[in-house]
This record gives sequence, structure tokens and C-alpha cells, in this order.
Amino acid sequence: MPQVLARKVGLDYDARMTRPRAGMRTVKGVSMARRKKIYEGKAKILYEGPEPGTLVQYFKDDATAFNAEKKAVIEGKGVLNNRLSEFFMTGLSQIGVPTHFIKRLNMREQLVRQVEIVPLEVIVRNFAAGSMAKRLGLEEGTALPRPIVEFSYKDDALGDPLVPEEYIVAFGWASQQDLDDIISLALRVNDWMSGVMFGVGIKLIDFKIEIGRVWDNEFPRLLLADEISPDSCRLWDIETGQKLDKDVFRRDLGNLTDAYTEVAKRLGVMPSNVTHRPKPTLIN
Ligand code: AIR
Ligand code: ASP
Repeated sequence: MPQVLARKVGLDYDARMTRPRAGMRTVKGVSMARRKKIYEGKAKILYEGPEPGTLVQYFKDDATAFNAEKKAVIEGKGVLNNRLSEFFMTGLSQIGVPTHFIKRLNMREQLVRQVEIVPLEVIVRNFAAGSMAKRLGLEEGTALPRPIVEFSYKDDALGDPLVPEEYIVAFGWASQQDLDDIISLALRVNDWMSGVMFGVGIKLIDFKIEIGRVWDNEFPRLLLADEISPDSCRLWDIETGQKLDKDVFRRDLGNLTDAYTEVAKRLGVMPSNVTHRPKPTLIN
């Protein structure tokens, strides 16, 4: 579709990238997304998908930190996270980790399975950093004796408090069996992610994942959901220790898009038209 026409009818850049598909109607040859917003979070929006049981996950450029006390719009972040999350989810599903990811639709959107989100942030740590370093008075970067999995209760009003497993089971957020499955899934994600990042000279310090539940008939299954991106990981360059993740924004360490671009380039998934650079280097 010509860009001028797209602008005239008030479609944004991303809508123009979407080819007409089920659930869209065409006005004067222009595809119009007429879809219902299901949920808007801090960095993403979920829309009703084309088929029952599917959603469209839209990656915004918004960055927040410290429970949204600090906010900014970082141009290009959503495009990079869409690609990076696609890369991680696809790779993980290839080693047999079940995920919600179906396919990437365009620069900012991916088709995912609709899941019931387990109200937990599942955090895996290989090296002390962030809240753990603070809580235990450890120097950031201290190697942990083994990967540690911890859980926060997903509640913005409470600031996502760290919770013991006993709370999770007692309050019915997940069963003990779910927790055992979630821990082994999280450790598989950690092993794969650590290896992939190590291969491109990056140390996986820690990360956060979210888990979704789907029902096949009456049988529940757990899937990796949400996203995996530098918004949800700590990534340090192995040689220099340079931070290539959201801490760059949280701690005002420089340009966040540059950091995410570096990760995307090293992994060979740099999108061809992220706007902040006049001529991005094409890796593939
Ligand atoms: N995380 C936790 N809540 C939201 C996010 N993104 C991620 C952080 C970090 C890990 O979980 O990005 O990779 C641990 O965070 P913290 O603050 O508990 O040290
Ligand atoms: N995204 C969360 C927030 O807005 C936590 C973080 O990543 O710092 O507070």
C-alpha cells in the first residue's frame, strides 16, 4: 500500500506492515485492523487474534522501570524486542520447550496462543545482580553456587513482591506439580539461553519469564508466555562487562536502543528498518 494513502487514512506504520487477513476489513483497498484490545500492559498490548484461542501481541516502544515510576518512549525498542522474543521463543520451541509463540506477523506484532497467565514472575539467576545483590549485600556479578529460581507475585500495586513457594501453593496461584514443572522449564530456558548468549560473547546474568496455562479438553498444560527480550534479562558483555539490557535505561547508562541493537546484531536478527539508524547493518 502506498505510504501516502496509509497516512491519509490515519493508519500507523505498523498497521501498514500488516497484510489483510481474517478479521480485517478493506476500505478503498486499505486494510483496517478492527480488533478488540484485550489487555494493555506497560510494554505490550494484546489484541483479539484471528482465530479463537489466539491473540496478537503488539510491542510498544514504552519503557518503564521501578514499577512504572520511571517512564520513557524509546524509539525502535518494540521492533527489536519483537524480533528478539521471536528468536528466543522459536529456538526454545525447537528444543522442546512449549511456548505461546505461533508466528511473527510484522515489525511490531506476533501471533500467540491465548493463555491464562500464572500470576508469577519466574526469575532465574546465574550471577547476583539487581534486587538479589541488594537484598544479600552481594557485589553485582558474583557467581552463584548454582542457578537459583525465585518467584514474585505479579501485582503492580504491591511492587511484585518476592514470595516463597509455600505462598504460591497455599493461595492457589499454582499447584505444587505446576511449580515443579515451572522450575524445570525455567532451568531448561536458562541452559539454552546461557549457551546461546555465551556463543555471542554475552553473559546471561538473570532473566524473568512468565508462564501461561492452556486447556486441552480438561487437561491443563503450561507454556512459556509473555516475552523474552533485553527488557526481561540482564545481559553483560563477557569481555567488557558492558550492560546490554534494560538496566541501561533503569540506571541511565546510555542509549537503550543501541544496547538492544548490539544484542540483535550479534544474534543475527537485526531488523532491516529500525528507524534510529540511517543505515542499519544487515546481518542476514
Ligand atoms: N524482571 C523482573 N521484573 C521485570 C523484569 N524485567 C527481570 C529483570 C532482571 C530479573 O528479572 O529484568 O533480569 C531480576 O530482576 P531484579 O530486579 O529482581 O533483580
Ligand atoms: N517493568 C517493570 C516496571 O515498570 C519492572 C522493571 O523492569 O524494572 O517497573
